[in-house]
Amino acid sequence: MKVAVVGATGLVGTEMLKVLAERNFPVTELLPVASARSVGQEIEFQGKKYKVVSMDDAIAARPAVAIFSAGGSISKQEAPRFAEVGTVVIDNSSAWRMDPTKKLVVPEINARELTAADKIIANPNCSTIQMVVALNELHQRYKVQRIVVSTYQSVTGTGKQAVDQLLEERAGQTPTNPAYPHRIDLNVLPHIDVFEDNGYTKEEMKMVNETKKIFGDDSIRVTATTVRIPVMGGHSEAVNVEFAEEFDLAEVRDILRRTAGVELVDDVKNNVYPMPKDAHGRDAVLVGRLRRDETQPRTLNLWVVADNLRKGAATNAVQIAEAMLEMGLLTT
Ligand code: 11C
Repeated sequence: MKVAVVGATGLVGTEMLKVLAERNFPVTELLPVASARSVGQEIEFQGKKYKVVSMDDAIAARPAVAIFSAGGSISKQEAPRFAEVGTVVIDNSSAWRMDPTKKLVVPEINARELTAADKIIANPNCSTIQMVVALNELHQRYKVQRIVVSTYQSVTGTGKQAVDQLLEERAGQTPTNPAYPHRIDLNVLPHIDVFEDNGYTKEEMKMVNETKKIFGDDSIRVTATTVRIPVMGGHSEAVNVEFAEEFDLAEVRDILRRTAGVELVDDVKNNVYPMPKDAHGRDAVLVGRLRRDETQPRTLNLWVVADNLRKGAATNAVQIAEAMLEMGLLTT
């Protein structure tokens, strides 16, 4: 199967290639696409060297699937061109997520809704993915009514420029091309993406709107504070969730133990709880610190950690491709 990876040289693109290889996705020909200055550069994939190609050349090759991670404006412009030649686009940007004609997919939750008519499929934001994976089965059982979430997000979510800023600051240097308006090392920024007119950031509103769309329930109320911290392994989230139905903590644990994509890491007596260093390089969403919110009924506190470049981006996108392949929706 011909597979294009658009944005192949970025942090997420590099992870996409790793995940495609690890999961043995049946790639017969890889079409790595990157900016004009990278065209011709070689990329190694499954022991074979591939030259970076231009967008036009990749479209002309009519791949079965194109996985995009090149930013919203490139997706807006180029995804429809791939779709026109019959390629299924799985897009990791925010360009199509809230478009009512496009599906926003987390395979454990809603891949079964995909049909042959879906040519551009949106991959949700990393901070949304890990939260909804953690809550999915609990939502089926107790019905989520309201979520209050605070995030602690890795600099890898911003990209290489931010990783360089952190490393340069940590080495005592002045960053050459800082990604953030403030120092990030030894600091915390309550600011991810741009501020909107309501005072929330775009990242916060993604968590609000994408959660409702993925669960297919506009009545779920979500409020978020998203925060950047000087960490590289993954995103962490403190989630306070109010359910419609009363729950039992032992049953919550059982449900989480059998929730697809979740690993329960919760043994506080032995100081065991999810941490980004343990999520890094893995696909599981780690869930722990389970406890009842004692200030109001039917409300649970939990701590959710995942590698934002993997389940939060590359792995989720490749899982969508795998689900479509299994459902006969990718044609070679
Ligand atoms: C961050 N969540 O950590 C962002 C990165 O809409 O796909 C991913 C942005 C997106 O900064």
